[in-house]
Amino acid sequence: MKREIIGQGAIKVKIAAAVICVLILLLIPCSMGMVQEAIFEMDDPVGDDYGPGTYVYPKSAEFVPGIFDLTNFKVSKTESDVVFEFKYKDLGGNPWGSNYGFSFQFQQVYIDKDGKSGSGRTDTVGANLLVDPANAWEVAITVGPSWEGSEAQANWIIVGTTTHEWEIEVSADEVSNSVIAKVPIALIGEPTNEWVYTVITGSWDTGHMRAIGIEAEDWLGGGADENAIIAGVVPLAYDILVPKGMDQSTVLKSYDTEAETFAVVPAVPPRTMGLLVKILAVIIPVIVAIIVVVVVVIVVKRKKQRGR
Ligand SMILES: [Ca+2]
Ligand SMILES: [Ca+2]
Repeated sequence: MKREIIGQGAIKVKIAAAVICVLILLLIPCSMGMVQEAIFEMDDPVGDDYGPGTYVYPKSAEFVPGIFDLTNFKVSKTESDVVFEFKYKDLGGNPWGSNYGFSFQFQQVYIDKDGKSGSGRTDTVGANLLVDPANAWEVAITVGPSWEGSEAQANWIIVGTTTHEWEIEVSADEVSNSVIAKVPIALIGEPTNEWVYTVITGSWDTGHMRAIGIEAEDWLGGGADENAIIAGVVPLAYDILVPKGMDQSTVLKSYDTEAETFAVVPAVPPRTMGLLVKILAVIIPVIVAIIVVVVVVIVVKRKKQRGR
């Protein structure tokens, strides 16, 4: 009899331990969400730092391979900021002494907040590109290095027609090859899964996107279409994000040399994706927890039966 009571006590302890484990399993994703508060993330292919398929880097030795090859774009948030992270194959160091820790990349993000086609702006900051009118933007973020001894900078937050300077906290992480921009929520609003992003990256050149010619020179990119140069519609982007199933080269060749209109860049992601990921993030831990409880109950019952 005494042994049976001790046995029941041990089973109760095991059930309590199982319940605690299940609670921990449920709490881990929740606590991770509180720390990271990820909003959106997308990988970009490695090796597509050729703009419309033909671009090459300037010839000067500092322009090492991979510095214009975007590999990942991430949006997250803290209590006070929206954090944008641009990861490259190689950040390339900081040979020209920018206070922000990087010298080469010029990042531009155009955010469609309201999801209304035709509502907002479609122009870009000197990239010779247009944002798709279906994802016309309400907010733009531009992030560049600003070299030592140069006053040119373009770390701007553009809200509608108002440009805010000196409000972005810009830094670089040499370990992860990333440029990081923290933008106050007070200026651009609380990010939601409804936001979509048109992401354009290129080569910084004292306050603007570096020019691309037919042949590369020390300080000039190469590989541009001669007709596009004559028409003034050469896209000044080495790498952009495109939705899955679309081709970057096709997108960046969509300019019209006769009509003299720029190529049109679509936004990412499809509007339903963020919501789906969020739903799965809740459902999967619950299913795992149920399976664990069922297994524990079965094991305990079998042990009880064997005990008899
Ligand atoms: Ca890339
Ligand atoms: Ca790309």
